[in-house]
Amino acid sequence: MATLAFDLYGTLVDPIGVREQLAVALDEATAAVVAQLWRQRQLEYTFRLTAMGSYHDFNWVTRRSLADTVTALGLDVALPTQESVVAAYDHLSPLPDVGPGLKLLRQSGHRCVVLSNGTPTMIEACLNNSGLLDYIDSWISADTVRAFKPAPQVYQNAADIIGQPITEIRLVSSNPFDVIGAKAAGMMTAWVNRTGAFFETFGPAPDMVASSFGELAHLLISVERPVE
Ligand code: 2OP
Repeated sequence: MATLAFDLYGTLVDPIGVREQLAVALDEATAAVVAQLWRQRQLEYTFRLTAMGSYHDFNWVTRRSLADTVTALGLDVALPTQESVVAAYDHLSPLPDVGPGLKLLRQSGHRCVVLSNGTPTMIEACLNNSGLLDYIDSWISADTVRAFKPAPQVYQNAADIIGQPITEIRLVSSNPFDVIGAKAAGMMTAWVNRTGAFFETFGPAPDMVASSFGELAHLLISVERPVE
């Protein structure tokens, strides 16, 4: 019955994996720090743009947040290197537990879609290159509503496109801001917490918590009837 809507970056694929491309221009330790700070600034820019009622697509935000991160740190990363690092976003590796977990969910009849801030082009490239496209029925980009998660219209638009009441869709994410936003919009939620992180206290708790996609699959199969 419930359709599963999966977050992409940080849930299905690892955005911190770009540190390998960054290590072309920086030492390993600096590359790892820049990858983390870049991800934080990228998300901060999405929150700020949406709060301002402004919009640039996620490709623009990803490239601009990288440029600002290296400038803010006083690092010299040539533009062609920055371009190759941003291009790595289309080739992020799937987290190791994702393929087996999605395979189990598909075999049990669950409908699996992706709901991401990424542009349609970014989402398609990432799913194709990561080999996850085989497990995904369709994907929905926040670009459709020109606003980013956790804006409620992102989740409502997904329900409208999926064609089910929002209360019958379960958002699956490793990002607490996304889980809290989806819950506030009316979705059911599952938080995949692989690192033992704490869940922020300002929003409703997730409906389900799993430490891996394997555990998530077993929990969902035990509580969800597959799509009729
Ligand atoms: C997403 O994939 C950015 O992780 C967030 O929508």
